[in-house]
Amino acid sequence: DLRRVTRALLSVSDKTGLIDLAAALHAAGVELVSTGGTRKALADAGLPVLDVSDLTGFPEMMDGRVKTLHPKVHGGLLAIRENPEHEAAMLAHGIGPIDLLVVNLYPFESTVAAGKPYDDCIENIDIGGPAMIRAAAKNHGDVAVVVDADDYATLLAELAETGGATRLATRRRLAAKAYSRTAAYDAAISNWFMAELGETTPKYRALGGVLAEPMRYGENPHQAAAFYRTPEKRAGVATARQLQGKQLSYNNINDTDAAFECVAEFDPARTAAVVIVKHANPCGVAEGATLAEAYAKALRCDPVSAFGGIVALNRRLDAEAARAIVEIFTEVIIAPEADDEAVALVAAKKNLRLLVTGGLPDPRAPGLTLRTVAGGFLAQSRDNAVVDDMDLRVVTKRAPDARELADLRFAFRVAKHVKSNAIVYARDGATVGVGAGQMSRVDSSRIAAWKAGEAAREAGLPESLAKGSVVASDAFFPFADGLIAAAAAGATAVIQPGGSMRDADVIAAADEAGLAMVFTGHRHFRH
Ligand code: 93A
Repeated sequence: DLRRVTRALLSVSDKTGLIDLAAALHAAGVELVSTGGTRKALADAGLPVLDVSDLTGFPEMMDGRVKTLHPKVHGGLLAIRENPEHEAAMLAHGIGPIDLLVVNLYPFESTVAAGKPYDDCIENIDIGGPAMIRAAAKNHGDVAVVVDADDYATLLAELAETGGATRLATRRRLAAKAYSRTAAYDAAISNWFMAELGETTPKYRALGGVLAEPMRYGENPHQAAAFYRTPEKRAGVATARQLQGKQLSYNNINDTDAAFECVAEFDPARTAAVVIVKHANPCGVAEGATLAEAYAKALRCDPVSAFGGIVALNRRLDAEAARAIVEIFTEVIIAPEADDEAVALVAAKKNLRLLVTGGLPDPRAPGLTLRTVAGGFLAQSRDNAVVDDMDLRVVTKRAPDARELADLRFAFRVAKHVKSNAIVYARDGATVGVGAGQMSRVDSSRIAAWKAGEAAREAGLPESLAKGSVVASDAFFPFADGLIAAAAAGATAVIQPGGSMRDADVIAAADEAGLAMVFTGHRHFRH
């Protein structure tokens, strides 16, 4: 299964490690062939190298769009070495074998990431590179293909060990990696293109991302993990700048995303807002005149859970807020920006990560969410429904007053970001009890009410924080029981999608309890 390497074609945009590799290949007696820029780099380093044009008899043309797309190249990559017909064809057409292909592609992903204009992105779609990679990978029985500079050292070690040949097992591994690369490359192009067109349907979307960083472990220490970035232009954890602290873990990234997406629901021009997340659920959300005030209100909701949590802010982190946040153990702070003084305050906590995103994502923006199932995955457009855009319909005898209405909107905004079944009690622009992720809605109601009582106890208050609150439900109450539990806990108003077969019973129970209730017509399941 050994294949001697006599000729290599090198064509790389990223020239990292190129000269060392080529010098070692040359020293091993391998003939080098290259495209324009790569050839020049090698020649400048004093290495003998043929130009692809010498092989093809054609010049590079059309701004380099056509340089390696030629039977002399593709025949050399695709010919099966011990196949008489293929050998005859090579002989007849003067095609020499290419035993090693080293290619990395036009930097499409980084061109997009740098926000370059449309035409630049198009020009950075590599055609010849992927064609050669796919050809060489198909013919891995005879040809080795290297698409990643990380593999140069292993390749050279193998050539040294075998006296100038590659092993089948290695060629297979390299081929598999090569197809991963071209698949990810085309997915990046397709995703960028769809986004340019404002295409929001998940149908026909090529899914894929670019490996951003391998992680130490996944959700648990025995799980391997990696973080991939998509070309979606969205302020958030994937595009944030980390100012300090150790590497984010898998769970950190997941929780930070949940926190920042939730806080982005609050327009910073209208109010300061803070979200504290634990285990992907908000355990405290609040608005305030300042971030510090909002943080204090958010923390009061569930100070026990907030320990070791993620804190997201919708405005520039200031010193006053930073001082309050660093008082308890916090894993991550994420904000659009941060004052120098706030950065200095956070720096005192070595392990605390501070991320700045440069802005807030638009909660109404289209996008894609994915989840895996055994043997497949589900794709859907993101939940970009916003309560401010919904037609709120009063269904009870009593209509909510202005204060209740403001809190109802607040609570429904938060409920969108709580795992179902979600029940959120809120009062004066702050959550006071959150019931998340229960299998029955009435259990979530009970838990949220119980937590509102606990929060009052923690704060040394005589009365449950649910007294005089409002309550939001992410989906309709199927029975009156959950609603009755909310009224018993002290809620005075309810917001929910409506649409249950028993809506009439639920409305009657609300009227009976003197509650004001509005229907949104929109459900916010989040599982
Ligand atoms: O424009 S291309 O799609 N047309 C080609 O025929 C072709 N052949 C190689 N791009 C092509 N390449 C790419 O050129 C390689 O994938 C590599 O990224 C780059 C190397 O060009 P240079 O050696 O001139 O720097």
